[in-house]
Amino acid sequence: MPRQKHAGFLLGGFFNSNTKNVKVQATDTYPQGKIKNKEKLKIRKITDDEIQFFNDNGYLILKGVIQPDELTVIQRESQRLIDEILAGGPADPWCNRGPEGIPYYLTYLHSHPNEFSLRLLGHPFIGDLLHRIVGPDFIPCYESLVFKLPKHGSSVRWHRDGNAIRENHPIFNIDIYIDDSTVDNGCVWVIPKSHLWGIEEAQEVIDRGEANFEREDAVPAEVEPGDILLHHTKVLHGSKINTSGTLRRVIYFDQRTPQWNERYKWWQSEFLTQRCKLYQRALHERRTNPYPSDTEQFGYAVPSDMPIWDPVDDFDLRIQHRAYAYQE
Ligand SMILES: O=C(O)CCC(=O)C(=O)O
Ligand SMILES: [Fe+2]
Repeated sequence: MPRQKHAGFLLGGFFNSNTKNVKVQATDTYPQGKIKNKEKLKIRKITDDEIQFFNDNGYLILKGVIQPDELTVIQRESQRLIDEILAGGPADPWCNRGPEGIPYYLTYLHSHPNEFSLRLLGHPFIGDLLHRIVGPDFIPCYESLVFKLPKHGSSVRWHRDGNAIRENHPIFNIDIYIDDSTVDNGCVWVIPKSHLWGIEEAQEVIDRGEANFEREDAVPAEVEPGDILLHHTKVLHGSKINTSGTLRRVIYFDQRTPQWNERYKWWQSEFLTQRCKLYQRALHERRTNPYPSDTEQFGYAVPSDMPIWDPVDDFDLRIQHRAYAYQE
């Protein structure tokens, strides 16, 4: 499928790139109105040099992306979800345990009622970086909340995410940090450039079992609240247990394209159709319920073979992978 030619960074609103004369719903890009120098207010965007670093190394730290007003909501709401899990509430069955048997990985984050996750997915920094690294046909496919509880936070062994493929596509996770993540509280370690290794070479490290984080080539990805780590799904990464007294939370978003799905046959195509609607809903949430610090919205061009979502369509946000497993 050719890339869309004119997927645009219009103001908020959706248009379908094969539809002529579509009405673009423009919204006020600058809710503060009074401020004169609009250019100064533009949000920070990932730079071409940063993209190059990511492509070369398989990871990248982006400092201070999430503004304090949004971070406050994310901190409050993610704590509420963790409390719900620890109390055995509705989110608990969707939360995986790690090797120590401790809950740490909440799947299908958007499906657990909350005020932050869809709006975060709709963040213009995220839309812009996905458009530029993946292309205009990116589709968000996974969303989770990972947390390391104080004193007994789960460990994660060296691994690559998902099934290893030989080719190198920009398939990566956007890791949005809610708390400080340090060597002390079990930050993620990465082996730079290992996303370029062959399957066998990577498997050797993985097979050595529990993480040897003392390797000379391993780098601790220490970050602060509001920072974003990008990690390629093929870069070897993992983390130690948390024995410190601090909580460490991070949100993971992973996205794919219909071309990759056709090639690797992960899911039925309807899965991506549903998830394209989910992304439109996320942008709608952000546009209709902005943060005070919002100065612009991501203008998304819905790919020509995807439906335009109608805000009255209140579909189930738990779009499960196994419900759409690929069938010959
Ligand atoms: O946040 C972490 O410690 C790593 C989580 C991770 O890489 C995973 O669950 O795939
Ligand atoms: Fe991972």
